Amino acid sequence: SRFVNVAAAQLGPIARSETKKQVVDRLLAHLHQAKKMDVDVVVFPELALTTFFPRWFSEDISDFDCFYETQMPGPDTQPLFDAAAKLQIGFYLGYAELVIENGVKRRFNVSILVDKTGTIVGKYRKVHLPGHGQDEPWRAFQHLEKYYFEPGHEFGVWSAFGGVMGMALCNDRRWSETYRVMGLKGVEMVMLGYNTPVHNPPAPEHDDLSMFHNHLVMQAGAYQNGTWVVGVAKAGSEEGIEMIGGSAIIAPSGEIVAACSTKGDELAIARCDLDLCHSYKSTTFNFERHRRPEAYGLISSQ
Ligand code: CDT
Repeated sequence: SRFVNVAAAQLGPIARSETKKQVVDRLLAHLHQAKKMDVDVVVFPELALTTFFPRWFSEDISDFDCFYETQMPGPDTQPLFDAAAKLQIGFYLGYAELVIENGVKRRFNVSILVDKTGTIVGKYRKVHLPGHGQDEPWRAFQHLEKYYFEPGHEFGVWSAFGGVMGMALCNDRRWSETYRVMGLKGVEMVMLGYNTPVHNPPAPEHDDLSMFHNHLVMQAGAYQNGTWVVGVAKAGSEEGIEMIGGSAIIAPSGEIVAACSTKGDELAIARCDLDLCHSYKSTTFNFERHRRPEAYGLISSQ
């Protein structure tokens, strides 16, 4: 057996007025609490350092640069890395990244994986950006990820915590390709943070199903690829917008083995045996034996 003790570190709402220091203090509290329970790696939500700012439009995109990180670690986030090294605990963290490449400002919705020495072992740029790219003031609230971010271009996996770790972000979890690409790379644990409003302005008929769909996609992704999935919410009423909770740790069987029950800062913890993946990867989902890529021409080159 290869056990990894994992914490889904759900966050309650982050107010627009909250400083990054205040938020980092909340994340540090999670790290310390998790350490007491012998956790190896703590998974934080998407955009875990700020409020979900893509709900507001600003004509000048630079007005919102304060919500992005230009270095990681930076002055505000260094305490997380120091705590990781001191406590010997890893973490996954979602945040907004602002980089200057060839003199051009580029913005991405990213996650990083940090090991127990406080070293970044992987970075992922969100591929599936939901919502819209232009001001749509008719909505009760906006979802301007296509305005505030460029899409990333690949799903990676990284060797860490004794296994093969993958990363995704929020809307990625709704796409089977997300898990399958990582599955083909041998992923054993997919970590993903999310910010999901209960209300979907273009399709309000989905609202009552938001939690069902949340778990449906993550449980299916886990089972169909024989991998653990750790999905972590920023939940509760944030700036008047109700966000789902439902953070969950899902086994390769597709079963939820631990879950949060509030919409606030809460840890759900599970002892995950990475060797459990083998039971699925070597039988029902033995890709080598049973996949038929020649029949998937429209979506697959391999
Ligand atoms: N953050 C994020 O990706 N949220 C989306 C909301 C979709 S509604 C435009 C999600 O898939 O949960």
